[in-house]
Amino acid sequence: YTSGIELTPENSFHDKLGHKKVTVVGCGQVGMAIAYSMLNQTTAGTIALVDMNKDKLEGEAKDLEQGSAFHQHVRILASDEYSVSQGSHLVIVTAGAAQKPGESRLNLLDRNVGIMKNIIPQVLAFSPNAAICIVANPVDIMTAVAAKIAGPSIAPGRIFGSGTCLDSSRLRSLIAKKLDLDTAAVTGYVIGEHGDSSVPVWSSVRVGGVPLLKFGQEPTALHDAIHKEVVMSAYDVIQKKGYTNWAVGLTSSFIANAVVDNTRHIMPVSTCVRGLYGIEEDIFTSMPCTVGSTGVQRVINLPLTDSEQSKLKQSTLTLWEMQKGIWN
Ligand code: 6V0
Repeated sequence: YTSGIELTPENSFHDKLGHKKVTVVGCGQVGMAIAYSMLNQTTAGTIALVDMNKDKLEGEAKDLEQGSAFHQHVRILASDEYSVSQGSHLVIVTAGAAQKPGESRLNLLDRNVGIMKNIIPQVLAFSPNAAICIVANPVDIMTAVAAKIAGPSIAPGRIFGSGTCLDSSRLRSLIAKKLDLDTAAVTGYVIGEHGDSSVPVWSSVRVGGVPLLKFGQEPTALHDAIHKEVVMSAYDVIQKKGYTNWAVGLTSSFIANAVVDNTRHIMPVSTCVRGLYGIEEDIFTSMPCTVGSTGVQRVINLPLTDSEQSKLKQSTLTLWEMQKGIWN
């Protein structure tokens, strides 16, 4: 009996989404949560995985492929060589040391700068036109480092960080839970550093389109407690399970969908904010931005109350202390 179907590597893939390709560099807890989330959302026809731990990588790729009967066809490629990432539309970088229990994101700086120096030139060599989304922490600083390594020939906005997209999701979900509503009914932003000095923009929070506070009205102790929970939630999750991954996986696949489908959705991500709110330095931090195929395309000039502006100033000063050495 011959079926007439030859099993060759060339025809065993029917590449439905053909030309869309996303690479994830760093396939630990976060990288794999991003890959799994993108797989379930059919974000791209090809997902390439790069990690220096070859055995783990092969195991992860095999494990994902073996569920292929239950999701839309997506080609999974994996290698410790960057050639596998060739021609990507988006490269997501999570490679780096993760926070240990009780460790702040800023402590990771030295360890992760070296890793970024190794990764970015190789990513650009194989995907010179890709948007690059940095997820590794401390994400605002790592994004500035990546932009510096890439140099001025890379258009501003092409390298950006996942920033406070996750913090904003945490804020919205906590408010929704308090009001017993779907998270989608709550909109609003956390801006500034992804981390301890993040700024909840209470004046931007709307529930079903209705502002939670009048513009200029000061947040109460209850609002402050919700923001504290946002800031502490990563520490809490890391204390309890050793790492965070699912929420950042969903956040990153949301960002990936915006790039791959050029949606120009507005979301808070980390980008250079020089010129906004009196900021005169090349500080990378989060503001609501339109995100599309070329990365960050526009930064939204969000109205801020006086106290929000002064909190943002504090947050950017904290970041500039760490970032200024990068530009010298
Ligand atoms: P992990 O599970 O230790 O995975 C890191 C992976 O990176 C490992 O598989 C390593 O082998 C790999 N790696 C390290 N160096 C290189 C290199 N030079 N080239 C290729 N691969 C390399 O860490 P986890 O996945 O938990 O965290 C990854 C990063 O994401 C950390 O910096 C976290 O702090 C950060 N997070 C960022 C979040 C955000 O919202 N931006 C949220 C959660 C974690």
